[in-house]
Amino acid sequence: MAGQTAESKLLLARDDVREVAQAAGFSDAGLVAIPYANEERDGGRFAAWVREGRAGTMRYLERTSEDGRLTRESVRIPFPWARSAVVCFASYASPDAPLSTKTQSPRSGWIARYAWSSRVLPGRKDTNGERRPSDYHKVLLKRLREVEKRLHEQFGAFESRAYVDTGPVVERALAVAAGLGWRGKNTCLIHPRLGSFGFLAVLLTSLKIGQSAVFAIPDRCGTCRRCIEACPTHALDAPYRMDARRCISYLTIEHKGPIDEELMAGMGRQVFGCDICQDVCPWNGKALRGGPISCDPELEPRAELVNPALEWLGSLDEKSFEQMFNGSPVRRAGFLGLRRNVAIAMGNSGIADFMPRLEEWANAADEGLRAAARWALARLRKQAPA
Ligand code: B12
Ligand code: SF4
Ligand code: SF4
Repeated sequence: MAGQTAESKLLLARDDVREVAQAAGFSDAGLVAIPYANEERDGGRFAAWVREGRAGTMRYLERTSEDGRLTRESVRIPFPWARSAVVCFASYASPDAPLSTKTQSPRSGWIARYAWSSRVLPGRKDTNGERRPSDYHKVLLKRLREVEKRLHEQFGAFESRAYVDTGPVVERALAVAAGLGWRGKNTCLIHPRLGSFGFLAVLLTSLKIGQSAVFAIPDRCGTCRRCIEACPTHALDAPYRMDARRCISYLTIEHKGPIDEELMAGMGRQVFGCDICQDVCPWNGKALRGGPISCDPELEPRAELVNPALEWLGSLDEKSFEQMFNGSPVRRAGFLGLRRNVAIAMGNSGIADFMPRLEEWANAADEGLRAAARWALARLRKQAPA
């Protein structure tokens, strides 16, 4: 960014932003002027999605501003000063990791790959190599703040806000507008080179953009429908549209209490999150085969969370759950939430050995766990030879 004229100093440019983001540890970054061309269309789609009840119990998506509009309908509702958004992408793909869709032992569950993350504590690699869980929210917010700091050094004072996941913005809509990729029929942002196993991080700024070119990447799903066909709970009820109430990711992470029995069989062995509609996507296969993708050192998989044994997960008590998942995204499900999910996966395993554990949980005080264990027991009993 050196050598800018006084006039251009107030203007952000895409290549500069990408350079700064990559230096901070992101895989790629894009830039979009606010308001962007499709903002009204996207805002309308978001509002319709919420109105149709597709957000389930995720009340934070329903927040409104004083004039009654949904906060997330437009970036300018919560941030009237925003003139641009820097959208960063951090790949969490690990080239050697298995897919959730490949046949495994029926004794194993599945934790979504974004939650396998860990890192070796600084300075300890050569001593005892202590590996601790890491959470992308924390890891990436630190990197995003570094981007923010670098831009402030270059441009002086301006308004800015950095968010990873938790801000009142629809990050994928901004990422599409910033030219990072296209929205797949599974609703994920697909980067043309890196696939969809990537996190988004958004830096809103009051800086104007120094170029007007549009960087839109065309939809490359074509006639493919693999994700829609593979979704076991039919949460993708039309291309690009999801009913979160049926999504296993929502059910296992966000939803508290009992799960609708109608959905339990479809949940299969997923005990935290779901990767199915991304594991079947040819763009992820291509990204992993064609690389170069290497593991982010701060988001490396913890071997014990890849195809974890259901027996082990079921044996965790509250204390060992805390020890295992403190600092990990898995903690969001809560101890009883994860147990509930494990009970359902046990019910779907066809393995009668899990019955004593399920009998123990069938009288649990927690309604969600109790209902899941009873359903699982009934399912295993039905399958047991007479
Ligand atoms: C709520 C939420 C969820 C919910 C709802 C997901 C959903 N599809 O909306 C649940 C809990 C199910 C979920 C699951 C997952 N999530 Co999530 N989630 C979010 C969160 C917090 C908000 C998303 C949101 O606003 N959804 C509401 C809907 C309406 O938004 P949308 O899909 O972007 O909306 C557009 C489409 O619906 C489209 N649309 C509507 N109608 C139509 C019609 C046509 C014809 C077309 C073309 C488009 C279209 O227009 C809308 C407006 O742009 C974001 C972070 C953020 N602040 O944005 C992370 C985020 C989207 N999640 C993320 C991740 C990683 C996941 C999981 C992979 C985790 C996992 N493995 O279990 C799964 C993926 C499931 C999936 N297939 O999407 C990443 C996505 C990264 C990526 N590459 O896309 C995000 C961005 C978090 C982050 N910072 O990295 N998530
Ligand atoms: S994450 Fe799983 S349940 Fe949700 S839409 Fe994708 S395949 Fe369906
Ligand atoms: S599986 Fe096919 S339809 Fe679905 S997101 Fe990937 S390319 Fe698009």
